[in-house]
Amino acid sequence: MTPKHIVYHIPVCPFSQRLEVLLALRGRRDAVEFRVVDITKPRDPALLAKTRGTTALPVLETPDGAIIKESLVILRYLDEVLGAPLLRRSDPEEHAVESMLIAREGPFTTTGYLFVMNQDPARRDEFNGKLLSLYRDLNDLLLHHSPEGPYLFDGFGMAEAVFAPIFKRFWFLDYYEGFSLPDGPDYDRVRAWKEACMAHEATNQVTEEEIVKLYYDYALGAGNGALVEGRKISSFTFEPHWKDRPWPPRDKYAGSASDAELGLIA
Ligand SMILES: N[C@@H](CCC(=O)N[C@@H](CS)C(=O)NCC(=O)O)C(=O)O
Repeated sequence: MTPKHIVYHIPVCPFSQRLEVLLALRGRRDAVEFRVVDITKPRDPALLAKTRGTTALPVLETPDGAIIKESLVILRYLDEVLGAPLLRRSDPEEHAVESMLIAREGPFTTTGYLFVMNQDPARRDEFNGKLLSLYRDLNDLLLHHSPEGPYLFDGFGMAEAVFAPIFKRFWFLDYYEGFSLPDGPDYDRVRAWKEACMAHEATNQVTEEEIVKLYYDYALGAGNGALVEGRKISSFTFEPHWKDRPWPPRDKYAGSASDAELGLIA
């Protein structure tokens, strides 16, 4: 059998979902073998040796054994490896425009994660305001380059594959922070884009229920499989399955529900 590209990943990770979206769009899910890493357990030394000590996932291993890190780099690499029709825009100027939109992904993602992980109720307005300002920047760029929409260009492309998984993770802000985009022209264009990204069938790898349940510990300030004080099991655990657990309490500032209340005890 020909050796495949291997992606080491955490199944519900948004950065890894970008790659799944690309493969779904191409109908090439078989082009990559996904190997699941459980972040609630110590990392396999063999994988740590391959990544030369870094733990962030996804990581791609080529059939030649080369290691590629960073989801945006892997996304672009796989797009080229899979060949035409490329997801990225082939016209240089259009590619520059989509790259400008993609360049806004980092601060946007970081702000949403800091917001959900914030434990100080006095800082909620600050995070909410910062996230809204980043939404307004996206709105402005989209209005300028694609006033009619809903996508940046004529269809779901690379910028959409980058942002859709993050928009879906931000279900955790709707649930735990009551976040919503205000009405009005400052947000209408980005709202239409966000809705189109999230509704696309190639982005259906995760559901709101899954995100809300798995990311409960993030909402209590414990990311990446870390344990919340007083708890023994991470909300990121694979067993019991999230479908068999109740929805967690919305009030993240009231302290943690117990492992039993969260349905985490098998
Ligand atoms: N900038 C990186 C971020 C990757 C990242 O933060 N992945 C998280 C999972 S969603 C992770 O691997 N966390 C575990 C760790 O960093 O040890 C990318 O885009 O690939």
